[in-house]
Amino acid sequence: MIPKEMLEKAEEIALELMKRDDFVVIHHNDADGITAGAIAFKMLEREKKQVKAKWVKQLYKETIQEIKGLGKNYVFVDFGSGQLDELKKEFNEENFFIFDHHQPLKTEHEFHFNPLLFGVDGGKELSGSGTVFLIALALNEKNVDLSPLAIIGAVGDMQDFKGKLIGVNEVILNKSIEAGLMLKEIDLRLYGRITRPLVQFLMYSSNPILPQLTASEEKCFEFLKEKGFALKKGDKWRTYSDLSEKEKKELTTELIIHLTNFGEPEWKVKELIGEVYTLLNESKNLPTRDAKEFSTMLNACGRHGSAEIGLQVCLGDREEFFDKAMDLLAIHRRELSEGIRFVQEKGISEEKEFYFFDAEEKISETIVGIVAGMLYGSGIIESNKPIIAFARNEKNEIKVSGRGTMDLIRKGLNLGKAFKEISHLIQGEGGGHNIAAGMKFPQEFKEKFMKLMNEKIEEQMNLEKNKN
Ligand SMILES: [Mn+2]
Repeated sequence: MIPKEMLEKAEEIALELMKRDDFVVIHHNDADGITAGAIAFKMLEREKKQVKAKWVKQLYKETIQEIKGLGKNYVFVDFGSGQLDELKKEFNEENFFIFDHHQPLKTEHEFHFNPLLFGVDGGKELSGSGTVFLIALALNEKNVDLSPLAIIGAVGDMQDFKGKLIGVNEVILNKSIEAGLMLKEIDLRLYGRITRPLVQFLMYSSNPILPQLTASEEKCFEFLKEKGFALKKGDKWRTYSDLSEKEKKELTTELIIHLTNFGEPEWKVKELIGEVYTLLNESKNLPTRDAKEFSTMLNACGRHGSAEIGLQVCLGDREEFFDKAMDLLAIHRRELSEGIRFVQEKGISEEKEFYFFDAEEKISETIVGIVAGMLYGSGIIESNKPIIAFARNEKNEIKVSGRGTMDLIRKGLNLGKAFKEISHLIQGEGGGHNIAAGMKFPQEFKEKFMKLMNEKIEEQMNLEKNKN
């Protein structure tokens, strides 16, 4: 259900957009930001408006200076709600729009469109790209063909974490299915069903973690061999989508048995199965065929400072820019496997309340968090404590990524909150989600960080213990 007031506001904003020209779309560099940017760009271009797109990593004071003067009307997508005060200072009130799903400031602004202003949960029920899509649809019903981008964005922001899309996301998905653009199936939810060879398909599973299989190429290889799956057809590695229906069922069953044998609780086993989304107009064996793989490709572009390449792919390029995006995806995958190997060789250290490792210069700061999350399945660490990874950024500050498990969240862990609170004490900046978060701080505070982190996690877990 979409609240009526929300649809009315979308109509109102669409009318306002129609009156104007010379637009600049400013978007974030992750999958949701890129798809949001693409939808905004396309909908304006279709109305014969002059439009440019620009991505920024974050909407800071510095970046606002870069943006000013690029055009006449500014459209901020997938961010802006939290920077509304700053934007009001820097831009003419009449000349900027915000289409975002992050926590808004209390400040009023006429051209501010955010699900949270209408009682729709921007964390679970609508992504940034979905928010822009509602405007696009109000502008012209033909824009329904942009709906797959809204689904890719939602999946990129992990709004399908319960195994399906809900709320306004689901409404958009249904529109997309009705229009014959997407297919929804209940299937194994591991990443890479279209393009990953079977061994890598299991090995890179981090949601759920497959005990002993995640992060171990060797074990995945043995597992599949033992269960009788042919890994190759001719000299080509088979992917999950290459399997027959019967084999798919068998593999699913084997994985369920595997998880159960390791004593995994039922809710975790259930995470294995859920909705997967196929883009029907895309070629069968390309990452753009699957919403999750498409979003990873966009994230790979963003993480390598090339969100504009991802934007072109979203706008339909399947040649020059698409090839570049494929290269970046391959680099991303290589970095991931090298990162895991590096940590496996180097080993993990342990504090009272958390595990940690130093990525040195070996793992780029953009993927160190993903590597950290995958270690849970590797057998290197147990799931009784969160894991913290250290890296250094280009300013030689310490960059920290933290990952936890759903179990730990239930026990009270909130990494985003911990990082935010600690950052104030060590001249840092940080925050994020309860299960995955990041922060950065000056080198000299490393020891202090270790101490504070131990205290903070202990405090969070105790608080929950005492409640029960
Ligand atoms: Mn977003």
